[in-house]
Amino acid sequence: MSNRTYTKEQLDAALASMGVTDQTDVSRYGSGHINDTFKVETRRGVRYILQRVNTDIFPPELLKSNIVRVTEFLKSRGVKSLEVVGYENPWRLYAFLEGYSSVDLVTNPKEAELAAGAFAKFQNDLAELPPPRLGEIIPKFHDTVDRLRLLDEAAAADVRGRKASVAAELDFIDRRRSEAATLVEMMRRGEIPERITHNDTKINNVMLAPDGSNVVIDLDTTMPGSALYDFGDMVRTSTAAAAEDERDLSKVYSKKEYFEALVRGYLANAKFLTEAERASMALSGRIITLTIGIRFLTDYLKGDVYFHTAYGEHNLVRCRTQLKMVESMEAQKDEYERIVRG
Ligand code: ADP
Ligand code: GN1
Ligand code: MG
Repeated sequence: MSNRTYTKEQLDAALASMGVTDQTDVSRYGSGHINDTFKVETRRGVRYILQRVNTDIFPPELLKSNIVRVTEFLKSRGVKSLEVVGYENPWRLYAFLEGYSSVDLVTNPKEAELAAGAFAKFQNDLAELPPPRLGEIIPKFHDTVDRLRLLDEAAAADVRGRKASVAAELDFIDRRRSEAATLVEMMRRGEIPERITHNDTKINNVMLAPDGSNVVIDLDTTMPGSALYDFGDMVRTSTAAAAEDERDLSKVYSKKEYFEALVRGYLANAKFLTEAERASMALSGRIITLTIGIRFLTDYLKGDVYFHTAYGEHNLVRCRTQLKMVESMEAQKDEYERIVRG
Protein backbone atom coordinates (compact mmCIF):
# COMPACT_ATOMS: atom_id res chain seq x y z
CA MET A 1 0.00 0.00 0.00
CA SER A 2 1.21 3.52 -0.56
CA ASN A 3 1.99 5.74 2.41
CA ARG A 4 -1.05 7.20 4.15
CA THR A 5 -1.36 10.95 4.20
CA TYR A 6 -2.09 12.96 7.32
CA THR A 7 -3.31 16.50 7.78
CA LYS A 8 -1.38 18.96 9.93
CA GLU A 9 -4.32 18.89 12.35
CA GLN A 10 -4.04 15.11 12.76
CA LEU A 11 -0.31 15.29 13.42
CA ASP A 12 -0.70 18.21 15.83
CA ALA A 13 -3.47 16.40 17.72
CA ALA A 14 -1.34 13.27 18.02
CA LEU A 15 1.57 15.29 19.40
CA ALA A 16 -0.67 17.23 21.79
CA SER A 17 -2.07 13.96 23.18
CA MET A 18 1.52 13.10 24.15
CA GLY A 19 2.32 16.52 25.61
CA VAL A 20 4.16 18.19 22.73
CA THR A 21 2.78 21.52 21.51
CA ASP A 22 5.85 23.51 20.42
CA GLN A 23 6.66 21.68 17.18
CA THR A 24 8.14 23.78 14.39
CA ASP A 25 8.31 21.03 11.78
CA VAL A 26 6.91 17.50 11.36
CA SER A 27 8.19 15.66 8.29
CA ARG A 28 8.25 12.13 6.88
CA TYR A 29 11.31 10.19 7.91
CA GLY A 30 13.16 6.93 7.22
CA SER A 31 12.39 4.16 4.78
CA GLY A 32 10.46 1.62 6.86
CA HIS A 33 7.87 -0.44 5.00
CA ILE A 34 5.25 -0.73 7.75
CA ASN A 35 4.67 2.21 10.08
CA ASP A 36 4.35 5.91 9.26
CA THR A 37 7.36 7.69 10.69
CA PHE A 38 7.95 11.44 11.16
CA LYS A 39 10.77 13.54 12.53
CA VAL A 40 9.56 16.30 14.86
CA GLU A 41 11.51 19.53 15.49
CA THR A 42 10.54 21.73 18.43
CA ARG A 43 11.17 25.27 19.60
CA ARG A 44 13.12 23.84 22.55
CA GLY A 45 15.56 22.25 20.11
CA VAL A 46 14.49 18.79 21.33
CA ARG A 47 13.68 16.36 18.50
CA TYR A 48 11.41 13.33 18.44
CA ILE A 49 10.38 10.44 16.24
CA LEU A 50 6.59 10.33 15.89
CA GLN A 51 5.11 7.09 14.61
CA ARG A 52 1.68 5.92 13.70
CA VAL A 53 1.67 2.19 14.26
CA ASN A 54 0.20 0.17 11.40
CA THR A 55 -2.76 -1.35 13.21
CA ASP A 56 -3.76 -3.45 10.18
CA ILE A 57 -0.65 -5.47 10.98
CA PHE A 58 0.00 -5.09 14.71
CA PRO A 59 -2.47 -5.67 17.56
CA PRO A 60 -1.98 -2.24 19.17
CA GLU A 61 -2.39 -3.02 22.87
CA LEU A 62 -0.18 -6.10 22.82
CA LEU A 63 2.40 -4.16 20.83
CA LYS A 64 2.42 -1.32 23.31
CA SER A 65 2.80 -3.68 26.23
CA ASN A 66 5.70 -5.54 24.55
CA ILE A 67 7.49 -2.30 23.63
CA VAL A 68 7.12 -0.83 27.11
CA ARG A 69 8.32 -4.06 28.75
CA VAL A 70 11.32 -4.44 26.46
CA THR A 71 12.48 -0.81 26.58
CA GLU A 72 12.07 -0.57 30.36
CA PHE A 73 13.90 -3.82 30.90
CA LEU A 74 16.82 -2.75 28.69
CA LYS A 75 16.97 0.59 30.49
CA SER A 76 17.06 -1.16 33.87
CA ARG A 77 20.11 -3.09 32.63
CA GLY A 78 21.85 0.10 31.51
CA VAL A 79 21.49 -0.78 27.82
CA LYS A 80 20.81 2.20 25.54
CA SER A 81 17.52 1.63 23.79
CA LEU A 82 14.56 3.47 22.33
CA GLU A 83 13.13 5.91 24.87
CA VAL A 84 9.34 5.99 24.87
CA VAL A 85 8.24 9.60 25.50
CA GLY A 86 4.54 8.98 24.87
CA TYR A 87 2.33 6.14 23.66
CA GLU A 88 -1.30 6.86 22.80
CA ASN A 89 -2.37 4.17 20.37
CA PRO A 90 -2.03 4.23 17.44
CA TRP A 91 0.52 7.02 17.96
CA ARG A 92 3.79 6.94 19.83
CA LEU A 93 6.67 9.28 20.41
CA TYR A 94 10.32 8.27 20.82
CA ALA A 95 13.24 10.46 21.80
CA PHE A 96 15.28 11.17 18.67
CA LEU A 97 18.58 9.29 18.80
CA GLU A 98 20.95 12.23 18.32
CA GLY A 99 24.35 11.41 16.86
CA TYR A 100 23.23 8.10 15.42
CA SER A 101 22.23 7.26 11.88
CA SER A 102 20.95 4.28 9.95
CA VAL A 103 21.84 3.09 6.47
CA ASP A 104 19.77 1.09 4.00
CA LEU A 105 22.82 -0.62 2.53
CA VAL A 106 26.08 -1.76 4.13
CA THR A 107 29.10 -0.17 2.47
CA ASN A 108 31.98 -1.63 4.50
CA PRO A 109 32.60 -4.81 6.53
CA LYS A 110 32.91 -2.92 9.82
CA GLU A 111 29.26 -1.84 9.55
CA ALA A 112 28.15 -5.44 9.09
CA GLU A 113 30.27 -6.57 12.05
CA LEU A 114 28.89 -3.84 14.32
CA ALA A 115 25.29 -4.54 13.34
CA ALA A 116 25.70 -8.27 13.97
CA GLY A 117 27.27 -7.55 17.36
CA ALA A 118 24.40 -5.21 18.25
CA PHE A 119 21.72 -7.79 17.45
CA ALA A 120 23.62 -10.55 19.25
CA LYS A 121 23.86 -8.38 22.39
CA PHE A 122 20.17 -7.57 22.07
CA GLN A 123 19.33 -11.30 22.11
CA ASN A 124 21.72 -11.85 25.00
CA ASP A 125 20.20 -9.04 27.09
CA LEU A 126 16.62 -10.17 26.49
CA ALA A 127 17.41 -13.75 27.50
CA GLU A 128 17.05 -12.45 31.06
CA LEU A 129 13.64 -10.81 30.58
CA PRO A 130 11.47 -11.98 33.48
CA PRO A 131 8.24 -13.93 32.71
CA PRO A 132 5.57 -13.91 31.37
CA ARG A 133 6.57 -14.96 27.86
CA LEU A 134 6.56 -11.96 25.53
CA GLY A 135 3.40 -11.72 23.42
CA GLU A 136 3.55 -13.23 19.93
CA ILE A 137 2.86 -10.09 18.03
CA ILE A 138 2.52 -11.73 14.61
CA PRO A 139 2.15 -15.51 14.95
CA LYS A 140 4.13 -17.62 12.45
CA PHE A 141 6.03 -14.51 11.34
CA HIS A 142 9.07 -16.41 10.04
CA ASP A 143 7.31 -19.76 9.53
CA THR A 144 8.39 -20.43 5.96
CA VAL A 145 5.93 -23.29 5.53
CA ASP A 146 3.06 -21.05 6.50
CA ARG A 147 4.39 -18.28 4.25
CA LEU A 148 4.36 -20.79 1.37
CA ARG A 149 0.76 -21.66 2.20
CA LEU A 150 -0.17 -17.98 2.04
CA LEU A 151 1.66 -17.63 -1.28
CA ASP A 152 -0.26 -20.62 -2.68
CA GLU A 153 -3.54 -19.08 -1.53
CA ALA A 154 -2.68 -15.73 -3.14
CA ALA A 155 -1.62 -17.45 -6.39
CA ALA A 156 -4.83 -19.50 -6.48
CA ALA A 157 -7.01 -16.44 -5.91
CA ASP A 158 -4.92 -14.28 -8.28
CA VAL A 159 -7.12 -11.27 -7.54
CA ARG A 160 -5.11 -8.90 -9.71
CA GLY A 161 -4.47 -11.30 -12.57
CA ARG A 162 -0.71 -11.13 -11.96
CA LYS A 163 0.04 -14.84 -11.57
CA ALA A 164 0.91 -15.57 -15.21
CA SER A 165 3.55 -12.84 -15.18
CA VAL A 166 5.36 -14.31 -12.16
CA ALA A 167 5.63 -17.92 -13.33
CA ALA A 168 9.45 -17.82 -13.20
CA GLU A 169 9.45 -16.55 -9.61
CA LEU A 170 6.87 -19.13 -8.53
CA ASP A 171 8.94 -21.86 -10.15
CA PHE A 172 12.14 -20.67 -8.42
CA ILE A 173 10.36 -20.86 -5.07
CA ASP A 174 8.76 -24.23 -5.85
CA ARG A 175 12.14 -25.82 -6.43
CA ARG A 176 13.23 -24.82 -2.93
CA ARG A 177 10.20 -25.95 -0.93
CA SER A 178 11.93 -28.78 0.88
CA GLU A 179 15.00 -26.82 2.03
CA ALA A 180 12.74 -23.89 2.92
CA ALA A 181 10.91 -26.01 5.49
CA THR A 182 14.00 -27.21 7.36
CA LEU A 183 14.39 -24.34 9.82
CA VAL A 184 10.81 -24.48 11.12
CA GLU A 185 11.03 -28.26 11.29
CA MET A 186 14.16 -28.06 13.45
CA MET A 187 12.34 -25.57 15.68
CA ARG A 188 9.31 -27.84 15.92
CA ARG A 189 11.47 -30.83 16.85
CA GLY A 190 13.16 -28.76 19.55
CA GLU A 191 16.60 -29.06 17.95
CA ILE A 192 16.82 -25.28 17.89
CA PRO A 193 15.78 -23.41 21.04
CA GLU A 194 13.20 -20.67 21.31
CA ARG A 195 14.69 -17.33 22.37
CA ILE A 196 13.49 -13.76 22.48
CA THR A 197 14.55 -12.37 19.15
CA HIS A 198 14.18 -9.14 17.20
CA ASN A 199 12.81 -10.72 14.01
CA ASP A 200 13.46 -7.72 11.76
CA THR A 201 17.23 -7.31 11.84
CA LYS A 202 17.58 -5.41 8.62
CA ILE A 203 20.44 -3.00 8.60
CA ASN A 204 18.28 0.13 8.89
CA ASN A 205 16.90 -1.18 12.17
CA VAL A 206 20.18 -0.56 13.98
CA MET A 207 21.38 2.98 14.53
CA LEU A 208 25.15 3.42 14.46
CA ALA A 209 27.33 6.25 15.80
CA PRO A 210 30.81 7.21 14.56
CA ASP A 211 32.38 5.96 17.82
CA GLY A 212 31.04 2.45 17.14
CA SER A 213 28.21 2.61 19.68
CA ASN A 214 24.82 1.47 18.45
CA VAL A 215 21.18 1.14 19.35
CA VAL A 216 18.80 -1.55 18.13
CA ILE A 217 15.50 0.05 17.06
CA ASP A 218 12.18 -1.01 15.48
CA LEU A 219 11.29 -3.32 18.34
CA ASP A 220 7.78 -4.10 17.01
CA THR A 221 8.48 -7.71 16.14
CA THR A 222 10.53 -8.52 19.23
CA MET A 223 8.95 -11.78 20.40
CA PRO A 224 9.72 -15.47 20.87
CA GLY A 225 11.61 -16.79 17.85
CA SER A 226 14.91 -18.26 16.75
CA ALA A 227 18.36 -16.68 16.82
CA LEU A 228 18.61 -17.94 13.25
CA TYR A 229 15.67 -15.80 12.13
CA ASP A 230 17.73 -12.82 13.23
CA PHE A 231 21.00 -14.01 11.78
CA GLY A 232 19.32 -15.03 8.51
CA ASP A 233 17.72 -11.61 8.09
CA MET A 234 21.13 -10.00 8.70
CA VAL A 235 22.60 -12.07 5.88
CA ARG A 236 19.72 -10.95 3.68
CA THR A 237 20.30 -7.22 4.17
CA SER A 238 23.84 -6.81 5.47
CA THR A 239 25.60 -8.83 2.77
CA ALA A 240 23.62 -7.32 -0.11
CA ALA A 241 25.67 -5.52 -2.73
CA ALA A 242 22.66 -3.48 -3.86
CA ALA A 243 19.39 -2.06 -2.58
CA GLU A 244 16.40 -4.25 -1.75
CA ASP A 245 14.62 -2.66 -4.70
CA GLU A 246 17.44 -2.56 -7.24
CA ARG A 247 16.04 -3.26 -10.71
CA ASP A 248 19.36 -4.20 -12.30
CA LEU A 249 19.80 -7.73 -11.01
CA SER A 250 23.40 -7.90 -12.24
CA LYS A 251 24.19 -5.59 -9.30
CA VAL A 252 22.49 -7.84 -6.76
CA TYR A 253 24.55 -10.50 -4.98
CA SER A 254 25.72 -11.51 -1.52
CA LYS A 255 29.19 -10.22 -0.63
CA LYS A 256 31.47 -12.78 0.97
CA GLU A 257 33.56 -10.25 2.92
CA TYR A 258 30.40 -8.84 4.50
CA PHE A 259 29.25 -12.34 5.38
CA GLU A 260 32.61 -12.97 7.07
CA ALA A 261 32.24 -9.71 9.02
CA LEU A 262 28.70 -10.62 10.06
CA VAL A 263 29.78 -14.02 11.34
CA ARG A 264 32.69 -12.43 13.22
CA GLY A 265 30.50 -9.78 14.86
CA TYR A 266 27.75 -12.24 15.69
CA LEU A 267 29.84 -15.08 17.12
CA ALA A 268 31.94 -12.69 19.23
CA ASN A 269 28.77 -11.63 21.04
CA ALA A 270 26.38 -14.58 20.82
CA LYS A 271 28.17 -16.85 23.25
CA PHE A 272 24.86 -18.52 24.08
CA LEU A 273 24.59 -20.17 20.65
CA THR A 274 24.24 -23.97 20.59
CA GLU A 275 26.15 -26.17 18.13
CA ALA A 276 22.93 -26.82 16.19
CA GLU A 277 22.27 -23.11 15.82
CA ARG A 278 25.80 -22.40 14.71
CA ALA A 279 25.69 -25.22 12.17
CA SER A 280 22.64 -23.66 10.49
CA MET A 281 23.83 -20.05 10.23
CA ALA A 282 24.58 -20.12 6.50
CA LEU A 283 21.37 -22.07 5.83
CA SER A 284 19.36 -19.46 7.74
CA GLY A 285 20.52 -16.74 5.33
CA ARG A 286 19.13 -18.66 2.37
CA ILE A 287 15.86 -19.54 4.10
CA ILE A 288 15.02 -16.16 5.60
CA THR A 289 15.91 -14.37 2.37
CA LEU A 290 13.67 -16.77 0.45
CA THR A 291 10.93 -16.23 3.05
CA ILE A 292 11.00 -12.45 2.57
CA GLY A 293 10.99 -13.00 -1.20
CA ILE A 294 7.89 -15.19 -0.77
CA ARG A 295 6.26 -12.42 1.28
CA PHE A 296 6.97 -9.72 -1.33
CA LEU A 297 5.57 -11.98 -4.06
CA THR A 298 2.49 -12.80 -1.99
CA ASP A 299 1.85 -9.10 -1.48
CA TYR A 300 2.31 -8.44 -5.20
CA LEU A 301 -0.25 -11.13 -6.03
CA LYS A 302 -2.69 -9.75 -3.45
CA GLY A 303 -2.47 -6.25 -4.92
CA ASP A 304 0.08 -4.61 -2.55
CA VAL A 305 -1.89 -4.56 0.66
CA TYR A 306 0.89 -5.07 3.23
CA PHE A 307 4.21 -3.35 2.49
CA HIS A 308 4.46 0.34 1.63
CA THR A 309 5.09 0.60 -2.11
CA ALA A 310 6.07 3.55 -4.27
CA TYR A 311 5.03 2.13 -7.66
CA GLY A 312 3.01 -0.73 -9.14
CA GLU A 313 5.78 -3.33 -9.53
CA HIS A 314 7.66 -2.42 -6.35
CA ASN A 315 6.91 -5.67 -4.54
CA LEU A 316 7.83 -7.72 -7.60
CA VAL A 317 11.13 -5.86 -7.96
CA ARG A 318 11.83 -6.54 -4.26
CA CYS A 319 10.91 -10.20 -4.68
CA ARG A 320 13.35 -10.54 -7.56
CA THR A 321 16.26 -9.09 -5.57
CA GLN A 322 15.54 -11.55 -2.77
CA LEU A 323 15.52 -14.52 -5.13
CA LYS A 324 18.74 -13.28 -6.71
CA MET A 325 20.30 -13.03 -3.23
CA VAL A 326 19.25 -16.63 -2.53
CA GLU A 327 20.85 -17.76 -5.78
CA SER A 328 24.06 -15.94 -4.89
CA MET A 329 24.14 -17.50 -1.40
CA GLU A 330 23.58 -20.92 -2.96
CA ALA A 331 26.50 -20.36 -5.34
CA GLN A 332 28.74 -19.57 -2.34
CA LYS A 333 27.25 -22.21 -0.06
CA ASP A 334 30.47 -24.17 0.56
CA GLU A 335 32.51 -21.06 1.31
CA TYR A 336 29.83 -19.67 3.62
CA GLU A 337 29.68 -23.00 5.50
CA ARG A 338 33.47 -22.93 5.84
CA ILE A 339 33.42 -19.37 7.20
CA VAL A 340 30.90 -20.36 9.88
CA ARG A 341 32.91 -23.45 10.89
CA GLY A 342 36.21 -21.56 10.92
P1 ADP B 1 9.33 0.79 10.37
O1 ADP B 1 8.73 -0.15 11.35
O2 ADP B 1 8.32 1.36 9.44
O3 ADP B 1 10.49 0.17 9.68
P2 ADP B 1 11.25 2.16 12.11
O4 ADP B 1 10.88 2.13 13.55
O5 ADP B 1 12.28 1.20 11.67
O6 ADP B 1 9.89 2.02 11.23
O7 ADP B 1 11.71 3.63 11.74
C1 ADP B 1 12.02 4.00 10.41
C2 ADP B 1 13.36 4.74 10.37
O8 ADP B 1 13.29 5.92 11.20
C3 ADP B 1 14.56 3.94 10.90
O9 ADP B 1 15.15 3.15 9.91
C4 ADP B 1 15.47 5.06 11.40
O10 ADP B 1 16.27 5.58 10.34
C5 ADP B 1 14.52 6.15 11.85
N1 ADP B 1 14.31 6.12 13.32
C6 ADP B 1 13.44 5.33 13.99
N2 ADP B 1 13.48 5.57 15.32
C7 ADP B 1 14.41 6.55 15.49
C8 ADP B 1 14.91 7.28 16.65
N3 ADP B 1 14.45 7.03 17.87
N4 ADP B 1 15.84 8.24 16.44
C9 ADP B 1 16.29 8.52 15.18
N5 ADP B 1 15.87 7.88 14.07
C10 ADP B 1 14.94 6.91 14.20
C1 GN1 C 1 9.40 -4.80 7.03
O1 GN1 C 1 9.31 -2.44 9.17
P1 GN1 C 1 10.48 -2.72 8.31
O2 GN1 C 1 10.52 -1.93 7.07
O3 GN1 C 1 11.73 -2.59 9.16
C2 GN1 C 1 8.84 -6.10 7.59
C3 GN1 C 1 9.96 -7.13 7.69
C4 GN1 C 1 10.58 -7.35 6.32
C5 GN1 C 1 11.07 -6.02 5.78
C6 GN1 C 1 11.58 -6.17 4.37
C7 GN1 C 1 6.52 -6.10 10.55
O4 GN1 C 1 10.36 -4.27 7.92
O5 GN1 C 1 9.46 -8.36 8.17
O6 GN1 C 1 11.65 -8.25 6.41
O7 GN1 C 1 10.01 -5.05 5.76
N1 GN1 C 1 8.24 -5.87 8.90
C8 GN1 C 1 7.05 -6.41 9.22
O8 GN1 C 1 12.36 -5.08 4.05
O9 GN1 C 1 6.42 -7.14 8.44
MG1 MG D 1 12.30 -0.48 10.39
